[in-house]
Amino acid sequence: MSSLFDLTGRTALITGSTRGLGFAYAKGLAQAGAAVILNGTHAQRLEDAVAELCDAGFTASGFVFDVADERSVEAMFSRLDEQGVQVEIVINNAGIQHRQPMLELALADWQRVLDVNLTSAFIVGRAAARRMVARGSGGKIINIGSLTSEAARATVAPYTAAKGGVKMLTKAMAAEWAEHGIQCNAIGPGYIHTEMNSALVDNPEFDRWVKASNPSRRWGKPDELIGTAVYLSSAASDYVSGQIIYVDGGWLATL
Ligand code: GCO
Repeated sequence: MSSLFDLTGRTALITGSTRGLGFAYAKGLAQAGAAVILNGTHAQRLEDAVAELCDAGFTASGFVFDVADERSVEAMFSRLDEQGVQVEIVINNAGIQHRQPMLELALADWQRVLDVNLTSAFIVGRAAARRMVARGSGGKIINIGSLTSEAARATVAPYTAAKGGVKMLTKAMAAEWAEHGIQCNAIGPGYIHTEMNSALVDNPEFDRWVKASNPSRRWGKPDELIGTAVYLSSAASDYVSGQIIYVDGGWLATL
């Protein structure tokens, strides 16, 4: 049974993985045996994250590139091609948040959130899938959604629109790439205690709302996303495609 979840010999790219959920995904896939490629835009944070995994005995490397910039993504994949590195698993985790009422929201801020949180998944997923199809050996693409893939919270409109798009992009990828042996799925994290959410955790009113709104009555922990990430990255999910799995403490299942 454990071999179903074994990622030994696989190479995985996790975008936005120097901290938070992205680092948890990278650590989890490394623990399952994968060689992990981390990504970020901050060189020192990336170096520190790669060093932490290497010091723990895992196989890790890192690339600074802008996931929303097509040329930056293609340059990174070309470097991997030259090194003979074949990315078999992609977790499109990179994302930013911008909390502001739409009436005050600048178009540039809207566009940047859509670019980083949605278009990047298309750019990175397409680059990876082109190579997976050419190799004929299939692969795994995992996009990261959100509770806002299903329901909206006021003041995070671009994030909500992007995460709703991530859910449907995942289905579109499944529709086109399943025949090539590429399974495309998504993870929908609930409210997880991460740096991106630190302002929310530290806000007593928001903290009370999160705990009152999910039957687990608590924030999630980044490591609680690892099992689902390993499942969707492994042979255990070879006949699963186009799905989004919510890791939300039961939030979306309850009134
Ligand atoms: C917010 C939070 C959320 C969470 C998560 C919920 O401002 O509401 O950032 O977006 O991060 O996406 O599933």
